[in-house]
Amino acid sequence: MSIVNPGPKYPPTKGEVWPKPQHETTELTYYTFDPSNFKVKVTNNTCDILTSAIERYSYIVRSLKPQRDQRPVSRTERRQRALQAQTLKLGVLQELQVQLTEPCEDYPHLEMDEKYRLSVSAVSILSSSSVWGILRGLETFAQKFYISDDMNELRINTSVVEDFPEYAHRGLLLDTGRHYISVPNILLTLDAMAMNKMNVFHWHIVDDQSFPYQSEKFPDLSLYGAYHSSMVYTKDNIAQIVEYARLRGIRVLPEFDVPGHTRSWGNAYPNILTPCYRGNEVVGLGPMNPIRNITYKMIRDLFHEVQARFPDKYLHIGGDEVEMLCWRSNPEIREYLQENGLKVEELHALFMQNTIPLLADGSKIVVWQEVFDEDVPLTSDTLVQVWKNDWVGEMVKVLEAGHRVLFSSAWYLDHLGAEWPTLYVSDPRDMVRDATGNDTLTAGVIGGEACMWGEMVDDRNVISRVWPRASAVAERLWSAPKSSQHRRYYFEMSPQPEVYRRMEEHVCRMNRRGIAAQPASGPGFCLV
Ligand code: CP6
Repeated sequence: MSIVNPGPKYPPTKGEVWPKPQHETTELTYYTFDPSNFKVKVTNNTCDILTSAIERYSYIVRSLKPQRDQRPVSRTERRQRALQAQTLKLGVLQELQVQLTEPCEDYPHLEMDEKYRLSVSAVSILSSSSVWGILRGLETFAQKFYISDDMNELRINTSVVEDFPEYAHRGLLLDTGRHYISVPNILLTLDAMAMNKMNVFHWHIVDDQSFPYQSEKFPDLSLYGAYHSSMVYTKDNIAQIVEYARLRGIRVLPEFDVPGHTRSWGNAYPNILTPCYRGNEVVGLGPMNPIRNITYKMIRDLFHEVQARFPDKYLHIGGDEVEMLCWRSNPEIREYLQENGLKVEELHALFMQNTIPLLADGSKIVVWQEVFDEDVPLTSDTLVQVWKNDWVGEMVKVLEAGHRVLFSSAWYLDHLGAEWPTLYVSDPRDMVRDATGNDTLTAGVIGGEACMWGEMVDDRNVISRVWPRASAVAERLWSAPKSSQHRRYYFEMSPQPEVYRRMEEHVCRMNRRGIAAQPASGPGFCLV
């Protein structure tokens, strides 16, 4: 894997947008910005999402401050400034008109429209038929401001942006079961996601090691399953996170992984788990017990509560990495298999088949690829998340079976070898197209997720471990592949130099907005 340093450092701000818009024309003319003489005017429709977004972005733009370097100007810098002096000042930015042409929607969803048009001139216009498009356009608008090379003024170039996402589902998985992540850090993560136009927070909330979800129906789950009484997500915490995300056009997709990865449920309810045997001796508890009614009763009641707390139509029910060896070691289950003439793998299918009908009416599910692999009958609106090896073959199989795919295999943030250029060059639709020569199958790849598994991250390092590497995934999922064509560099795919340049600016931008993103690709500096 190679980090290609693009060479000389570029000025710290240029007002280039990340993720790159689908269409953008930028002139060499600019306006200066004076917060005390600038208005935002909302025409047509408005709502709480729009009002609070305008407040947020007004604050962001007003916080940009030129920071003059006190040293004398060097010769190279003088040359650079002379170049920039060729750009022509047209005046002062007066107004942004926000035109939302249809009524607001209340909660973001998979099919939401995120298209917008932004034209920047003395009176700038941002228009969209959807409040989600307005949110994305405000982010673009805020990113286009830059500080002049002489560090004296804030500028924005004359430009027209017409933009929409390439993929509908652009997610980040955060695992709060292996280490507890505090609510403020989750909110910060949502801010960073909005900066990167990501729209799904996949909350892998509980796992084998801890159960921080505080349930009303089953308070013992977190009482005995959380790491500590302070390390829980209360009903109010969850409502705050869901609302914070909603205002940023981000869906919260909760995952309650069953039947594997459920050891922490057993602290309070050991009877729903399977005792694993070595010989005649019980050596611990394994996956959920698939042949006991209490297991399903518990799942049903808990899932109904979860679905009432999370407004998203989708619930992720996991289904990955089930320890079949434990099931097979258990005498009670062995007997059941024998009586019913089943193989142990079929028990996983049976478990999923029993579980799916327990969900609230009208709910849809996301599952890890194993559930598809084990031939569980799934409705066509079920999304299958591909996370393992042979991911191209797997995607093709899932697509040919008529399901839509979420891709994650190449986007693990817990793999420290995975630097952002590597994440950046993996395009799941390209892979499917290359493998099959089929251009219609690719439509079923509706997006993907960068995954931050939590074994080695806690509050102290989660932000810098996720950012800016998740930004690479965010641009891959938003921008058309052609807008950021890769080149071959010593046998490896690598992003173009302009991508490195924009990435470096974007990291500084995240830093300025309070996101402790780590340096993208080597020496340099940010003015924060
Ligand atoms: N935790 C859970 C994990 C993983 C999965 N589920 C995982 C395992 C191996 C790799 C990446 C992720 N840590 N609950 C699988 C989806 Cl390489």
